[in-house]
Amino acid sequence: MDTTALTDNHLSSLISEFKIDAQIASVKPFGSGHINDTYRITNNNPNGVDYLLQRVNHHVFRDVPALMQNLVNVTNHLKQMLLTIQGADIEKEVLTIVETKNNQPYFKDEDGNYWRIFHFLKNTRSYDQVETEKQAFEGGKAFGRFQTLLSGLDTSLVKDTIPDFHNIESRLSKLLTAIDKNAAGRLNEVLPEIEFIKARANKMNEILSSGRAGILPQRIVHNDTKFNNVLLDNEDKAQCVIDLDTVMAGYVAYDFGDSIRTIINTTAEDEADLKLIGLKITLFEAYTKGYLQEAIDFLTEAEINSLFKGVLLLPYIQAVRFLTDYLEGDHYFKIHSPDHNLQRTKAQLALVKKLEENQETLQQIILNTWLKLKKQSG
Ligand code: ADP
Ligand code: GN1
Ligand code: MG
Repeated sequence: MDTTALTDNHLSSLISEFKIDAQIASVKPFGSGHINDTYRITNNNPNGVDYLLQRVNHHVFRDVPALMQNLVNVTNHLKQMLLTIQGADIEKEVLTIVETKNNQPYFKDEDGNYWRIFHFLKNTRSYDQVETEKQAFEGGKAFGRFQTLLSGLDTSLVKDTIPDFHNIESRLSKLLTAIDKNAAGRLNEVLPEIEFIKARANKMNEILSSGRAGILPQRIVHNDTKFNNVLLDNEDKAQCVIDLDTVMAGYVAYDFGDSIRTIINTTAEDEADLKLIGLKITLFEAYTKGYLQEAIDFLTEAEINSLFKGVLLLPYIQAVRFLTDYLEGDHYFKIHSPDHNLQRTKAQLALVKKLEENQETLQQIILNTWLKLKKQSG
């Protein structure tokens, strides 16, 4: 995607397409996502609404109108569900989409770019890395509640925005194609990583095969639960799950595994010094507690047993995706240096290794937390 700076004029004319109620003070790049381009629109009136403008990456999301219809359906459903919960605040706890003056949830400009605007949720923040047990616990609660609230949504209202997103067979097959093509001429640099990935390919297929066998139910899940996709309030209480572009059918273990990938790691997902990569087990425990507390009523025993498989799968699949992008010449993820995707791959594989070494402890924590909650609920 073209990430050249947009002129103030261009931004103002885009914003004027939407039903905005603000005297705009500034429009500034915001956040650290790898896919969309995000700007904060600040209102001159400090008591008025601020907004969040995004250019949706249409190279990644091929059918933006369908994606935006998903977002409308999902946010409407979440708001309706929250209205039945005492004390819930639908303005703060669910994204609010701002329509265009033509009553559409997005605007397509003359260059073919798609734009959307949400209410900016003030006095919140997202963490690229989790610092405290409280944050981890609250994040677990937020994603557990999110899945619970969506468990009643009519699945026909949510289309696949990226087919086979967490399908490991399809991800590995794309990696093999990238290896064969060697388009960026980088194959020789990554032979140890390929070997590591190939050695684990069969084991990583377990969620998919249990799903196909009907052992694990498909549900509407978030599919991109890295920790900076939940906003916490000033007191670090969970407020709102964001980045809903990949909400679609999947397995709960995908969401659990992707959150844990970012929470449990002692470093960032792209840490260059692999020696620093370790596990924060207390944060894992706190997230598990928060998540299961909210989700226990709808999860099956097979799903509980699948959670640790997700913990191994998600950093692994992430490494497969980063490596594929590196071999293809960095077309997908935003990068900040030429070897960024390689560094990310190595860091994720180092994390997989650490998780494997601590498998028993982590599985035991999931089981104990579940048993304790089950006992409490009688
Ligand atoms: P990407 O797909 O690029 O990750 P996100 O939708 O996650 O885009 O947005 C990027 C960042 O912007 C988030 O990590 C978060 O910090 C911030 N953000 C997104 N939506 C909101 C919102 N409604 N209010 C406040 N901050 C937001
Ligand atoms: C992307 O959009 P963002 O930064 O929240 C990616 C996720 C990856 C993540 C890795 C649509 O998430 O799948 O797990 O980067 N989103 C998409 O950091 O591919
Ligand atoms: Mg994001």
